[in-house]
Amino acid sequence: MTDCTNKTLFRTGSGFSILNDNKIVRRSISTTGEDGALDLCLSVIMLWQAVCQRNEENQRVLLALSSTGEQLFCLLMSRDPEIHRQSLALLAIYTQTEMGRDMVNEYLDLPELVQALLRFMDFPDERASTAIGLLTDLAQEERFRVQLRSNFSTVVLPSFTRLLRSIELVNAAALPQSIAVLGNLSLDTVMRGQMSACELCWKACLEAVDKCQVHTPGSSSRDLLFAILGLMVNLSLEQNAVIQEYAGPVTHMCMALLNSKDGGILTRTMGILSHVLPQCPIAIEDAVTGGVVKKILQFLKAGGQTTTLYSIKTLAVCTKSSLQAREDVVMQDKRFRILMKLLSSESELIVGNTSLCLGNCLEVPGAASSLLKSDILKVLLRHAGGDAKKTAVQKNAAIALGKLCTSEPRYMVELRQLHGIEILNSCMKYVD
Ligand SMILES: *[C@@H]1O[C@H](CO)[C@@H](O)[C@H](O)[C@H]1NC(C)=O
Ligand SMILES: *[C@@H]1O[C@H](CO)[C@@H](O)[C@H](O)[C@H]1NC(C)=O
Ligand SMILES: *[C@@H]1O[C@H](CO)[C@@H](O)[C@H](O)[C@H]1NC(C)=O
Ligand SMILES: *[C@@H]1O[C@H](CO)[C@@H](O)[C@H](O)[C@H]1NC(C)=O
Ligand SMILES: CC(=O)N[C@H]1CO[C@H](CO)[C@@H](O)[C@@H]1O
Repeated sequence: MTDCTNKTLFRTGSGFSILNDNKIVRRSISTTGEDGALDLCLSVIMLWQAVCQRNEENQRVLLALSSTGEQLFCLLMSRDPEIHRQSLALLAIYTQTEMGRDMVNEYLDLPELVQALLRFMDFPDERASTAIGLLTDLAQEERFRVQLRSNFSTVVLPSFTRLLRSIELVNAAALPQSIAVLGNLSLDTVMRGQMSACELCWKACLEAVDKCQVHTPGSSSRDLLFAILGLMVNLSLEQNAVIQEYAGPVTHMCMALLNSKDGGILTRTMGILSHVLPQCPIAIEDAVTGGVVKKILQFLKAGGQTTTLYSIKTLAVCTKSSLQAREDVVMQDKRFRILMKLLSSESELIVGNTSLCLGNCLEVPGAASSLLKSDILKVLLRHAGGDAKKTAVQKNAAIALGKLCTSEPRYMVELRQLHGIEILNSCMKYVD
């Protein structure tokens, strides 16, 4: 069965059904060789591999047989490691190509398949990473994700949360990748909504992060931590009551992680904070009391683009609702040097959020006067006056200007000289 002609002959000569109609063959598969015919069972799987390798027509005929799906699950659930390996290898023939993945989506019960593959996480050897590799391939397909939706919260999600809750018992090497699969599934908004609204899922993430920090420091627990945080960044994009309920413990977790020296961990931690804090005022107070402003200012000085985005958004949220946060900024960012620099960022999101922060902080008595020698007014006026494509930037710059002039009358004079009133008037339409 190494050449194409012979594979075709196998199919056209009814090879699949001849095998399938044979009682002894069928029994060896359904008992997964425990009827004393282990060799036969293995031989059949390997024959399937041989005829399906690089032959999509044969792949289709095999999966389309009504008995194959059940037989495959039977084999995956068997007790024999070699049967596991060969069955996974057979599946891998399918998941390697788009056409093969389409067939899996069409003919197999996907929730059951995910469950069966995740079960391999309980084994300490390479079966775990092989199985997760298959899931990774499958999860790339949108069609797979869409089809998984209906049974996701009842069948699939519990299998993943079980993994998260017992990270010390399952295959550590394959764990980060299994969480990445969950991350892939969370690209589907329906499943992301279900994950995000699942209390057990949040609880499991918190527990797992806790264990990563306490147990076995090292690269494998770092990778796992990184994967879980990535998942949490995306789950916290949703807004729901469960997130509000868990905002306290999640914020607490983040505050501890902000002491990390790992840039990737810090970025994702800030991402979670930037999503969770807007949903929970009490958590904001906790974060501010815990010194979040000082950390943010450090990141704003040295961080990359993504960290800066998350950080400035978090700062905007904190300074909006917390007096203490505003005072912390005024005290620690002398003459707003850090924030002023961000006002010339290329990113409108950063400029918009920075204007928000500035506007909030200018409410602190004396803060506006500290900027008298700077060109803050010109910079804000330029943003308000329409360099920006996004109206949020203009609006926030206008608000910051308003606060500037209200708290320090000397700016009014400058504003008039620069025809600022006219500019402000023209962008007032953006301010509700
Ligand atoms: C194809 O099958 C024939 C027997 O039908 C065999 O003699 C031949 O070696 C096979 N070809 C390959 C490349 O295996
Ligand atoms: C998936 O859900 C459907 C109904 O939506 C149900 O009939 C089926 O049994 C479920 N599958 C599993 C594996 O629970
Ligand atoms: C989070 O979701 C975005 C798209 O919404 C995706 O690009 C990103 O890779 C996801 N990150 C993780 C870690 O899942
Ligand atoms: C602040 O940043 C977030 C993303 O980081 C963005 O969604 C939001 O629109 C920004 N706000 C303003 C006013 O630019
Ligand atoms: C969003 C997400 O987690 N995507 C991941 C999907 O799987 C691939 C392959 O493992 C990863 O590289 C992506 O990061």
